[in-house]
Amino acid sequence: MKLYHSPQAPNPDRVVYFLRAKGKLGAVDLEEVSIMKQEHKTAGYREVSPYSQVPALVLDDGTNITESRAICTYFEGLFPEPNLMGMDPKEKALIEMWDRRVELMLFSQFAGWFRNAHPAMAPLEVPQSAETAAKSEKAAKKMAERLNEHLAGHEFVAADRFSIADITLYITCGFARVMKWTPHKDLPHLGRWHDAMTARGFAG
Ligand SMILES: N[C@@H](CCC(=O)N[C@@H](CS)C(=O)NCC(=O)O)C(=O)O
Repeated sequence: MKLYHSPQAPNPDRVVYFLRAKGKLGAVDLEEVSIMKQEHKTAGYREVSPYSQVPALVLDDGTNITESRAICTYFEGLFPEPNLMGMDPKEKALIEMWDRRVELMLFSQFAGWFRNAHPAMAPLEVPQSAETAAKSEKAAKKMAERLNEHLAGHEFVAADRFSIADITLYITCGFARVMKWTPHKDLPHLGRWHDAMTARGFAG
């Protein structure tokens, strides 16, 4: 199977970090797609990913999976250890709840800010909107504060153990640097959690 990814792009990084946390990065062929060179928009890559996005996973039977969380779900089934998405119904629900909160309320809001405000995104986000950027920035910062409060009483994002929700939050903190925003440096509990995640080594 082959994983199409772009180093330093957050959605592909989510999958790469997930695989590394399982010790299985070597189990897939990796192929780089440069977003800045717009390689994801070529006709050849569109056959792999019809919406021209990375990551994309192509299985040996030709099946394409093109959503980062769905790719993680596939790898969770294929490589069950260590479990990163929940062992029982309660854990599965709690991990999914927090992972979706991080993805929808922090990551996606931050992406809206970045895509609408950063000059490098002008060719991809047409037209950029200062109003959308401002709204998204406000929403992302509010969610970072909420997560900081949550982490004041919890070692991990979800279910009191390391999970995909920690990986999703970690890649979002890295992504935030493109707007010179470092929530894990500004907010103390997020900072303590971030240091502990860095020490785990899944980011490479
Ligand atoms: N929902 C998709 C989103 C993938 C996505 O937006 N990937 C970005 C890179 S982080 C991309 O391909 N951007 C290219 C573009 O916007 O033209 C997933 O989670 O896999």
